[in-house]
Amino acid sequence: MTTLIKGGTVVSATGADPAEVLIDGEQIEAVLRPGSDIAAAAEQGAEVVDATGRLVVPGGVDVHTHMELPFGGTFASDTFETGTRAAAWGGTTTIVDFAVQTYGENVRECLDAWMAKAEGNCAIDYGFHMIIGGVDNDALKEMDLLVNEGITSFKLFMAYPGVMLSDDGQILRAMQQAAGNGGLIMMHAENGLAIDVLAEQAFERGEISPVNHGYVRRKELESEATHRAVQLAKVGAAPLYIVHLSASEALEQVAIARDGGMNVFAETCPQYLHFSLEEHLDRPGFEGAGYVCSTPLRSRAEGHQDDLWRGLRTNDLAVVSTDHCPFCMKEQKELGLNDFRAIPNGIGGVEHRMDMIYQGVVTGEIGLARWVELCATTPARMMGLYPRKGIIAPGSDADVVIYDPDKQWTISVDNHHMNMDYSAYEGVGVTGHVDTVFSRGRKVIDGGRYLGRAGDGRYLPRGLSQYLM
Ligand code: DUC
Ligand code: ZN
Ligand code: ZN
Repeated sequence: MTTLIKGGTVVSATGADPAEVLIDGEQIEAVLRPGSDIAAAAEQGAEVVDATGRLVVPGGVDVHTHMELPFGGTFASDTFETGTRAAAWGGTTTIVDFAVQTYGENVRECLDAWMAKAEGNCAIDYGFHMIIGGVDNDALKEMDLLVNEGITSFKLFMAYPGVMLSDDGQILRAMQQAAGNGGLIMMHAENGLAIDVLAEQAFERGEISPVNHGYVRRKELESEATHRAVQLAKVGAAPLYIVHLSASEALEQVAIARDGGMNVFAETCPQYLHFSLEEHLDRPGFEGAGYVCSTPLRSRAEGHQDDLWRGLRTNDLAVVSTDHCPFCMKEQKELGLNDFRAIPNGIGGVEHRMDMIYQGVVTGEIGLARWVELCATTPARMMGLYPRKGIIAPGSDADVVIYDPDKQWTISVDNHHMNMDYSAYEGVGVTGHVDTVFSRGRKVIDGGRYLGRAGDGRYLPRGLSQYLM
């Protein structure tokens, strides 16, 4: 069964050109010059999809999601089924989710439990990182085995004392292990011990509303942790990937490390580029709870958002992921009605990443090729999935999005597909729209219809980060 996508502009990390894309089964067979004899021949017997006036881009690769994550006495509200379906609606065809091990738990058993949650339920392809919440001898040994099995990245936390936090000694040991086995250390870089002191003091003063989450998770505590993580990575001779970076000062630490020649990488997320502490986290009443995530949204007056866009241009920020971690207002965010510390941390956004970063193309912050690079190509390379994912090229999986660059629409809880009772993006006007999505050659979204199936998504064992080779 072959499909020919013709009439569109194919975008890659290096540019955009008119081209025709021939899909054979699950893979890209060829990228053809329009009007060529080969293109004319390919049309015979193929299903022809007209992409005139559209962009044809690689399916999005979101390397930071949390389906069904246990957090703060509840669970992230998207299952692997609902979350991957929503991802497909938004033009994302691969996710890398986080399996979780906490102190005293067996890494292998935790991973198996996570695999079982996903298996048979995903609409798109998926892989895993492993969160090591309890670095001990067993966990360190297990890291070596996991790298050989395709779990090639490990998240550590400098925040959440008593729950997830690794102390500096544990971090160093995990980094040394990664230096030996080729794995990539991903870091939640916030000084959680200091944050918890400030949070308790704020609560005791009666400062209980959601915005206090942003006040106590100070930018200095993100930059201090980022700096410390970089220094530990230098000592441990390990590569480092900072997750969900939101503060200018943390970005500066990444830039210094990179300018010094270190293998330090960072991602940010659409919420940090488009939202702010003043406009979103500080909304009246309890509305700000919908914007509680960690790291927190930062002040627009201080210019963090502009600095993050600049970081995306300079490559000090190499990846945009979502940190999709959805909670409903009712019965979930509401757990923190009288204490901001009890609001589950997370924003759902797996469906909106391609659109929200495309807004940077519309406003001139980034170019078309950089959009694809940030949302598909680099995440695939960073996490050892390239060229199977992240590019439209012969032999790659036929994960392809046909994108209308001009359509205008408005995001709402009434038109999104994530399992949430609110949208953090409610009322946000968007230019650009995902029209058609192919996942390994199968149409999963077409003209406003979902054609995918739970279970069609396959598990992806990953190679080592291709930025380390
Ligand atoms: N860190 C994450 O990466 N996701 C959800 C919450 C958190 O602190
Ligand atoms: Zn985190
Ligand atoms: Zn996360």
